[in-house]
Amino acid sequence: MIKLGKTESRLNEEIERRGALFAVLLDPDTSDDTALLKSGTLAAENGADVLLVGGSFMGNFNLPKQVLALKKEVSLPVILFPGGASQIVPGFDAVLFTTLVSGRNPNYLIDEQVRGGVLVRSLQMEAIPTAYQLINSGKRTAVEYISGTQPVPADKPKLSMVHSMAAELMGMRYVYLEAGSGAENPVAVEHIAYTRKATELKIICGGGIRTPQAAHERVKAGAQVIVTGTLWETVSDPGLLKEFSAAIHSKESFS
Ligand code: 1GP
Repeated sequence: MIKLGKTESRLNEEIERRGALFAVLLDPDTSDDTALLKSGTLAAENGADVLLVGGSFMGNFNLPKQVLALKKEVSLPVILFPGGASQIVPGFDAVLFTTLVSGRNPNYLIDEQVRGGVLVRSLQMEAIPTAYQLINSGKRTAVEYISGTQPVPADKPKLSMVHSMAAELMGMRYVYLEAGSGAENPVAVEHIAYTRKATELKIICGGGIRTPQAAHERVKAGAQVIVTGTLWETVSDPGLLKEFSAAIHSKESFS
């Protein structure tokens, strides 16, 4: 099993201390040269704990330069969340090394990992072994289309649970329960609760989370990292960022 790196240890310590973490996903596909820096800094100043960077295509050759600029301004971990091996570029604190375990497409079960693993090793990048599960969220999502996989049905939380159990046995340490970027509905809380009960995996949950209340409910169910992305493409409200942060960090009921 690969050793726990600096960034993963830091995440684990913060989860231990705070209960759950607020992650903001920055999409380099929709960002101009300074947008990544601006939105990352705004999130860091208003309660985010982690910055993730990832998008469907990432056709952005300036990304390593932009990440370097962002890392000079913020002290939060900046983690790459790639959609495929070609998106692995230098400059990040770590990469979520994901395997799309809910699907049955060998490209996303092993092929991208073989290609990406070579890059991760040659960049000496920290990898966080992460099971990625796509959960049905209403309408068809880009990740479903691009990956050519079927999501886990929304009303079958035991199915995502058994995939989490298998992932844990295979040595993965995090699981990302994903409704898909801009999903109609977030992941149903039962999926989170079942994985929480059956495994020790750290649970990341994202996709379609648009309100602090929805974030809080998923923390209550057992999620330890809440990811929001699409929302911040149209809203840049420090007040709302702070509300999300409070909802995610609040151990008590939230209103
Ligand atoms: C997508 O889970 C992330 O991979 C975030 O989803 O963009 O819907 O917040 P949203």
